[in-house]
Amino acid sequence: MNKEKLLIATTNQGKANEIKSFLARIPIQVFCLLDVEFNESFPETGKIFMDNARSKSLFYSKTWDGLTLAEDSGLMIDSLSGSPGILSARFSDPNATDERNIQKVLLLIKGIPQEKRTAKFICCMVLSKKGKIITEITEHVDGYITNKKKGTFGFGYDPIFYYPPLKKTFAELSSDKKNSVSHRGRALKKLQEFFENWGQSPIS
Ligand code: ITT
Repeated sequence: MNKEKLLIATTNQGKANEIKSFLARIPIQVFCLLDVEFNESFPETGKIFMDNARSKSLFYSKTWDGLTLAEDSGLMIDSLSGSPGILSARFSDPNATDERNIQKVLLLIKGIPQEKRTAKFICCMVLSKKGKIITEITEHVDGYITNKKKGTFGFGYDPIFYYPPLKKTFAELSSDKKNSVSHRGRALKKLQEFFENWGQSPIS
């Protein structure tokens, strides 16, 4: 029997690695936009995470002959009124790097006491097929922003996102450990449960 194909609609290598690592437990063939050729790329114009995830998933699913999984995610810092939010990927400038984004956050929250550095990562995930949405999932994880970077794993803001239950930043966690507690990992867990109960499930 041919395995169902799933496209992760992302060009972010960090995200792709985490999603692939989780989906390895499901009998499904997984690709991301870095593995296949797409002539067009999706411009993110939504005002909320779910709008972007939905449009991104539908955009690629119209061309991709299989399942398409897109997610929009980001960091929301309470003392910065929810910034960087949907602008997380390009917070410092249009050609942002993870390092410049981190430095901008650290500068903006300099002097704010630890107890007021509360933040959350949000993940909105949308699975679709041939231009139709199959399921939508939203998850988050709470933590704090540190005053300096710690750890070398992960991507994005991981070195400054401290997760109290494990007393570590996300950049100090392996991909599997991060997936067991992160916004993305929680969303993927729900996706796995969805697959287990879905009539056309690739694992049913
Ligand atoms: P795609 O749109 O191609 O998926 P992207 O990086 O532009 O890639 P988003 O628009 O969803 O993706 O932006 C997410 C940004 O939020 C990401 O670039 C990081 O800066 C940050 N982010 C999201 N999840 C994160 C995580 O688990 N760890 C660290 N930073 C994260």
